[in-house]
Amino acid sequence: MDGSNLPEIRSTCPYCGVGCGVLLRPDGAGGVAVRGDPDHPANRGRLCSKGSALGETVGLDQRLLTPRVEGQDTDWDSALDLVADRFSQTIRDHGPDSVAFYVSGQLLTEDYYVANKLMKGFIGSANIDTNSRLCMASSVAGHKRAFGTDTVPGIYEDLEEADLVVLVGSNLAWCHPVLYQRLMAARQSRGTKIVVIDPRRTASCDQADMHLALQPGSDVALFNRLLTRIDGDQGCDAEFLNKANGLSVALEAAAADDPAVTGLSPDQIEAFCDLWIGTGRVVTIYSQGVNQSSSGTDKVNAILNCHLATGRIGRPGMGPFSVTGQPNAMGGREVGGLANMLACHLDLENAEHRTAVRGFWDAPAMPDKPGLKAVDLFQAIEAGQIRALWVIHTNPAVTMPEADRVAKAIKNCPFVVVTDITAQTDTARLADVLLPAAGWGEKSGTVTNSDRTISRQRAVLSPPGQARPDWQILSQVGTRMGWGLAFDYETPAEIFREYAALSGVARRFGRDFDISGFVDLSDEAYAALAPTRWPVTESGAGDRFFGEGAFFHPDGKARFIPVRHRAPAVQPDAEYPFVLNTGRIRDQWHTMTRSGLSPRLSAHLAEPFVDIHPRDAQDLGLAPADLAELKSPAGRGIFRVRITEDVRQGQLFAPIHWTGETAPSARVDALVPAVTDPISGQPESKATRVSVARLQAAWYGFAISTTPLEVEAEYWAVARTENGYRTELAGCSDIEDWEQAARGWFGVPDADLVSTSDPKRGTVRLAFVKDNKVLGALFVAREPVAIMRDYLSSRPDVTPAQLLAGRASGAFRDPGPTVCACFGVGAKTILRSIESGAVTSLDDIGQALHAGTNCGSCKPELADLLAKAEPIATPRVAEAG
Ligand SMILES: Nc1nc2c(c(=O)[nH]1)N[C@H]1C(S)=C(S)[C@@H](COP(=O)(O)OP(=O)(O)OC[C@H]3O[C@@H](n4cnc5c(=O)[nH]c(N)nc54)[C@H](O)[C@@H]3O)O[C@H]1N2
Ligand SMILES: Nc1nc2c(c(=O)[nH]1)N[C@H]1C(S)=C(S)[C@@H](COP(=O)(O)OP(=O)(O)OC[C@H]3O[C@@H](n4cnc5c(=O)[nH]c(N)nc54)[C@H](O)[C@@H]3O)O[C@H]1N2
Ligand code: SF4
Ligand SMILES: [Mo]
Repeated sequence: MDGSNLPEIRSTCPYCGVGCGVLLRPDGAGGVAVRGDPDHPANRGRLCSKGSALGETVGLDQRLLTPRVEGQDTDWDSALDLVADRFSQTIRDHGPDSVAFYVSGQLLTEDYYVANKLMKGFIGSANIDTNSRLCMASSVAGHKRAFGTDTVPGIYEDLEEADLVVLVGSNLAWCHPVLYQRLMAARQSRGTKIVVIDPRRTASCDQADMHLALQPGSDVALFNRLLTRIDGDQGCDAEFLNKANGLSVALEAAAADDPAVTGLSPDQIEAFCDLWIGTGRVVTIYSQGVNQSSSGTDKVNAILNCHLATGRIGRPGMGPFSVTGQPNAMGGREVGGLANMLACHLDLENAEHRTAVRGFWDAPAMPDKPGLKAVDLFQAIEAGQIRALWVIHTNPAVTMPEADRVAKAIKNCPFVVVTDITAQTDTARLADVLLPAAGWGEKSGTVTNSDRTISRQRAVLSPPGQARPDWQILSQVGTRMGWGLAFDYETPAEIFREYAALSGVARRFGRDFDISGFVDLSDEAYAALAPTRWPVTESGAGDRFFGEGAFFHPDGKARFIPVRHRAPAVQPDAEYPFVLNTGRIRDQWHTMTRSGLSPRLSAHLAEPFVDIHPRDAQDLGLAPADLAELKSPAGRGIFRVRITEDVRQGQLFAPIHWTGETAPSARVDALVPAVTDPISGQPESKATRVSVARLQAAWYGFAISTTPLEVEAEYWAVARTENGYRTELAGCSDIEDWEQAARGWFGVPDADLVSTSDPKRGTVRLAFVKDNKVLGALFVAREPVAIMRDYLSSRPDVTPAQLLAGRASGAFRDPGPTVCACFGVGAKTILRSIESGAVTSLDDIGQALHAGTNCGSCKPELADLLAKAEPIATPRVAEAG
């Protein structure tokens, strides 16, 4: 069938919480073309690099296609019977709290609803927690303390209507790229001021008027100073203060903090306060630099206090704005995904709420106390209290703190079920039962983005193999456990209607989350549902919250929360003198099971790295491209060294994305301790004490191959290329017979060998050839291998001799590492253009090289290259003196 004739179908991007609309055109052969939906209110046609590359991630490579029990393929009935039997048996023998679900903010609302109904209403335990505990829990707790419910007051338009946008612990340019583009467009037209508050310099600082590189974990002290200044400058909104309680106690606490702990100069702090107080329309966006902290909830309230004091909330261009990470992080909160919540923002600890939900579900059981939060949950598994675990749509063996310990706990748990789309993940490898899920593009449901807009994800491909949608798998287990009537769902629309009806019940308790306007939504209307912001009642759809007060505490008022600075729970010491910060890179999504399939996305940063300040590097004897070994009390890791002033002395930054599948010795969460915020239970993922030392590698290697290597070495990291794989390697002991080792790694016992080596310099270069085709090549040296990696990775057609030269011949010019993923434009190409004087602006680069003209995600990096490089033709101005 000619795919171009198939109609485009509207859906939503499965990555970040911006929730961009996409138009999908299946090609009739399992592929799909993707473009931004011009009519979706979140993105109006825009997409970032990850959204644009979605088409490269829907293939069958790596997919789990059949249920598996103890590594053997089986049929659905056997697998589902086994899951239901083992869960039922465990509950009979050890009670409902001996089982647990660990789920995900990437589940669709319908999946999430069924999982919660099954655990909380029917199994009768609240031991269901989600990876949102690692992500949004502090924001949820902070909102509830201040507002009485978990409400995000603002909407995306506020970013465009603000005169000042403050990014606190948010690298918006890389993590919410389309929102960042909207902000950049607004800045062009109205001159929006931007302040970034982040210990490290990020791509989001590129266009910032002010970057406050505060000490890790000192945000509370900074916002307490701001609150004190607001009060001192008569900046409080007297009328709005009638709508909130507790200012004087909060002020007292604020005044007791010393802003010097931020490490910022008094001038910097006062300039920030002046700007904030002097600008009416302020939006404060915050993300994981705030939430993932042992004082995360207090950080959230320190920010909310300032917005409440000034009445800058729920009005155009004003408000605190917690941006959500995962596509349905918000939906999961609404549906009661966390262990201490019920659906529709009802509270598990409230007896009336419990009775109402139980009655609505006609449920046989209902826990009366919160379940275990993620970190405690895995510790209970370790302690043998939880004996059956079901992990759905998340990869905790990689992303939980103390990941090695978590992996071991999962391995030792008597019964583990994992539902995933990927056959081999660090967590899937530990499962007794693996259930194949239908992935994005293959299943239908709804998600809620950061500004409360509910959008449809729609199936455009049929699920491959035996894969089934998550809601269906959960319902089938519920049915087999004996609750057929409650789980006899035929379609996601049916689940959605039930959920909407439950929100009508919640409304009776005066809850904010109300989508009861959807109770009678027909299947057709659900199929056609346009993006809609909640609340959705008979009288229409929603806008901002709290502009007129009307908070959700019993007295209708907001609460100021007195908060005091607390340094990160674990401080560096003589043995572990550095603070390791962790986070995301532009083109990868979490554990890379999907984004890592795209060669384009893998070309941006192809290897795990650690950023270190030049002076620290010098002290440690680290050179660029060395490998560094990091150790913490919890574990160790090896990372490629990047020397940069983006991080401050004593601080390091490493990305979270690499796994046992892609770089086994570079899993950052193996190092991170299981320290949590006492209120939210969210782990402190951004301040781990570590030691650093140069890895004493005996050899370094770089390989390209058509199939993945099976390597044994201290360090390896693999990435996709257009033609196969590229692998970085290093080992600490000498290898005698390189040919033998390499034949094993490449799996080519009888391919022809072409090789050159220089024993004196310790270099070995070999290529394996079969039927005139290069199957793979390996470059080994005693120092980090210096060759044209991007050239080699992109050139399958060269002869072995050319290949082994490791250098481009003739007219080919090395593009360097990819900056623009959409058009595959490399840093060296761009630098050459700048140096030749041919381009002097972002627009020029766009015209000459196309870079930055599609999704725009690379614009901050292009600007950085422009700022750093100079046209060589221009004589450099001599430095003064
Ligand atoms: N490309 C990409 N985008 C994503 C994701 C992805 O995997 N890849 N994941 C999505 C998800 S689930 C999430 S939760 C979001 C996360 O989005 P962000 O929170 O923006 O991303 P992070 O890189 O985790 O961390 C943000 C910043 O917090 C800073 N930080 C560390 N400690 C402190 C501190 O004490 N105070 C302050 N003020 N800042 C600090 C870090 O230096 C970092 O730059 O991204 C979403 N978007
Ligand atoms: N040190 C440190 N650790 C962190 C963070 C940090 O900043 N620093 N960030 C934390 C945050 S904010 C988050 S959100 C987490 C994210 O961490 P995880 O949720 O553990 O990571 P993902 O890679 O998103 O895992 C999703 C899994 O779901 C699978 N999958 C994809 N589609 C489907 C589907 O339709 N159905 C099912 N059943 N499975 C599917 C994927 O193959 C993958 O295995 O990491 C947390 N960990
Ligand atoms: S900003 Fe990018 S990753 Fe996030 S939803 Fe939009 S296209 Fe997807
Ligand atoms: Mo997240």
